[in-house]
Amino acid sequence: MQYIKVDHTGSVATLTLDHGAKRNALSSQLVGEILEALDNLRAKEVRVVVIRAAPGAKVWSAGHDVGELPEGRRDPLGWDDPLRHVVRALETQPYPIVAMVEGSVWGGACEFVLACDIVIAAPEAAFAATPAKLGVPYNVSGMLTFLNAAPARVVREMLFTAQPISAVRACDLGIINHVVPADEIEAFTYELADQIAKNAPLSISVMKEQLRILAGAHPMSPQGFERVQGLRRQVYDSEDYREGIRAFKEKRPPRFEGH
Ligand code: LCV
Repeated sequence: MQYIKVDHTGSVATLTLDHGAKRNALSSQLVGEILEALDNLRAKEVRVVVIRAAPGAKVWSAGHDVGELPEGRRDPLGWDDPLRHVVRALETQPYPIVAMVEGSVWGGACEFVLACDIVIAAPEAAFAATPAKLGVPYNVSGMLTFLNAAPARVVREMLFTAQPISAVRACDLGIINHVVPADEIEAFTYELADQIAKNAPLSISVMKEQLRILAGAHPMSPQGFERVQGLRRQVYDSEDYREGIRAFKEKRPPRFEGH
């Protein structure tokens, strides 16, 4: 494993995102290593997994690897996109996943964190949902992850402004579970993980799956789905989408023209 570290003591395991040079961007390689590690841990009868960045990281994850986004004419967040794979994996592991967040969380990494079962953050942490900053059409299941984690009005503010919200505000709104000072967050997180690990794993894994099924039980007519897909195609086929990607790569502010 080049971009993550896996530690496993007893029934609690830890995945540490460790690609600081790229601010733990969710590249296909980093995501592939997470998926492999989660699969291996299932076989080891782990009862809780903590996902964190390296201690003291200023950036928990910079989100989707922008360099891996298509430059147009193709859905940037389709079923087989690494971000979609890892969100589905987090939601379907048969054990709770606890995100321990120090540092800033960007774009698809926000969804990654919100797809975890429990989120504990240091006060300095912040969460920025950034599709509008890049001109990206977020996808339906991703939007549902946000709507299942935050009040719709807050989701709109996060998505439309693309500005970070603080861990304290996110906790006040019930979007995350706890804000704990950075020098106490490890002890707090593992004490909570141990509490979970002492309980009945079968009961917990079935309740987790029930909650996933219920959270996804939002009827959408075939027409509604086709309309959404058509609207999203207008976005990823737009000049603004290409400009957002180009501006990121050229390290300059984007100039969006609305087409
Ligand atoms: C590839 C990166 C990235 C990165 N990809 O360090 O949600 S959606 O729809 O928008 C979805 C499509 C998505 O998640 O898009 C990505 C959204 N992410 C962002 O907008 C965050 C982009 N990154 C930043 O704003 C900064 O990198 C932060 C604030 C995270 C950290 O700033 P800092 O000054 O500490 P640098 O910007 O210098 O980045 C260090 C290296 O990581 C790369 C970046 O290109 C640079 O590489 P080089 O040293 O080769 O130049 N990097 C950072 N984020 N998302 N690569």
